[in-house]
Amino acid sequence: MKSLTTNSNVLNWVDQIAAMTKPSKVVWIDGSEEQLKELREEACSTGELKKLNEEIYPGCYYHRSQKDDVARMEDRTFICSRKEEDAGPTNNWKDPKEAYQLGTEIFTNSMNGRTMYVIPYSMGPIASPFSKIGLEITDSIYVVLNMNIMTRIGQKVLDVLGDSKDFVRGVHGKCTLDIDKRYIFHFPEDNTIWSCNSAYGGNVLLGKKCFALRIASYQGWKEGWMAEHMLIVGIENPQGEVKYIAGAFPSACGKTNLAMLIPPEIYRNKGYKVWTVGDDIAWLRIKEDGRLWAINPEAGFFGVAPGTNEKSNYNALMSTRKDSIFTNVVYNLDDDTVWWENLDDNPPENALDWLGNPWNGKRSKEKGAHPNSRFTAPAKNCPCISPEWESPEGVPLSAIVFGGRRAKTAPLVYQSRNWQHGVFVGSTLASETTAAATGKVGVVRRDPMAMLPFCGYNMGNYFKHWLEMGKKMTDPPKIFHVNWFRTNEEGEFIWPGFGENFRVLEWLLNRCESKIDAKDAPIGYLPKAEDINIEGLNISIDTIKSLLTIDNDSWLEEVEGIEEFYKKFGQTLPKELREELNSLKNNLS
Ligand code: GTP
Ligand code: SPV
Ligand code: MN
Repeated sequence: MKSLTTNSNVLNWVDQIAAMTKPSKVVWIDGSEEQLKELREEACSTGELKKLNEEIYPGCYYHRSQKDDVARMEDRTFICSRKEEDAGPTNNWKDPKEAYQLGTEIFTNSMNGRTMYVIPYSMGPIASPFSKIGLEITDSIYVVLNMNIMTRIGQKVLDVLGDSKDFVRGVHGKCTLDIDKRYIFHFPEDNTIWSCNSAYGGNVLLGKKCFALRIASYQGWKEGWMAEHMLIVGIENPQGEVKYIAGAFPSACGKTNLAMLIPPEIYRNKGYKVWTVGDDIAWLRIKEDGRLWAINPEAGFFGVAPGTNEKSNYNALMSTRKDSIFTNVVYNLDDDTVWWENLDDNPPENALDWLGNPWNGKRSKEKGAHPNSRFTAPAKNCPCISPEWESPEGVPLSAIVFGGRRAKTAPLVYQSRNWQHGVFVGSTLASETTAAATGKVGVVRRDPMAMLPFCGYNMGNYFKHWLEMGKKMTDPPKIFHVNWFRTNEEGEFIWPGFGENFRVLEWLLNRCESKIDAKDAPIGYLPKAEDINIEGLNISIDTIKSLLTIDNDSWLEEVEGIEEFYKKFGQTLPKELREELNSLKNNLS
């Protein structure tokens, strides 16, 4: 097939990878509907995809990945900077020479008898000054079709690239899907990503975590901007003014849900609206007005399926009703539809589970969908997608919210005292682990800015970069911390969460506009219980008070945990953060 460009940087690189992987043919993805249709048909003929019921799920497909390939693998993910200290204490590091060599061994002849696809893609609206271009080589049609939803692909991207060599070079090969030879290598100094022996999600959709976070965070550090694991949401008040909030929560901790929430009825009746700009990644830049502006570099949602239902996240569910791909959920054999835990109370009886085994939802004790099963849905399907979501300039942020799963320590919400204190709060973010990555679920780990698995350079320098960005803004967003996940003695969540989280967003926007006071507490500014609106909510003010308590002893333990965590960074930890830790300690005692 003819290539789609005369750019010799692109052509030489594609030739070089083809010479190594030896595919039987090379196909350039032009982004046309004809080509995508052919690919879908081919994937259905080999069983890689199943077409879902065209009437109920038009344009939708089902896919199952291999049993041991269902989540990101953090212990197989490496930052291959020339110097180990540049990867820092929180990343796995491999010498780039060694990584290229190992990758070359694994990739050699790995596409024998297979087709090699070349996907040109843009992160961010095509030709926005904030956008960046990548090329992904892959031997997986599933990857091509997912990239088509998650990014903007095809000829138009190469047209924008022209003769430039400024693009991220991504190589993905399924190889033999051998878990022992699975590697996700990032070479930030070379704008390069190599991923082998996986076919799942964040390991292989190289535009997402690999480029838009790991490589882009490094680029942002060098170029003076930021790439963050954040949702972006707009809140419209009854006067029609929209304020934007970005939120960093670790994987599977509620970004997609917060990005698409439906305000409680009392607010809807008053005319409040919520607009989704992005649900996972934000690229942030300072503009001439001294504010921080955000774009969503993605074009789709790769969202957690279990727990998504009409009540918890209606907008996400509606986004998946056409032109979407479902991975590792339940397949209903009776009507060719999909199901997952908590979709509704009516699990199918004649179905296949995520492993492809016969499954009866009324009898089986095992879960039908994998806890990290996902949907890939076009953002434009979302009923509350913001009219600004593709704005080339992005949207200005009023607030940044950090949050994690904390059964006890963290209150429902508190505000940092200023940018520097906010950076401290973000740097100490901790959460109980989830199924989004392989490994033990439910153990508390520090996950600074929800970026622990996604920062492409030394996190000590990352903290410094955050502090420096703050100094460059005349009107920086206010920084908050939230926790929807406090539990009672029975282990149940106390706060109803989901749409009701709007009440907390209202409080924090009021704070941004200095409309209300707060209590000066050891950890920052806490709401007065009566300032969290509970109208129309089956919760007492005492419950709100309990959600806002600060237990001194657990916070002193928290301080010890932070001290321990900070030790890792040695000299690269900015002194400002150590000062913040000292004042927290003083405030508590
Ligand atoms: P990634 O795509 O992995 O980055 O995840 P995410 O941060 O977008 O998380 P998502 O919104 O998909 O939520 C993950 C899980 O948290 C789902 O099972 C939700 O049902 C649950 N969840 C989200 N918001 C809330 C909330 O406010 N309260 C409670 N209790 N659970 C929530
Ligand atoms: C996450 O794990 O934070 C995700 C899913 O958003 S993945 O694309 O697999 O990284
Ligand atoms: Mn994520």
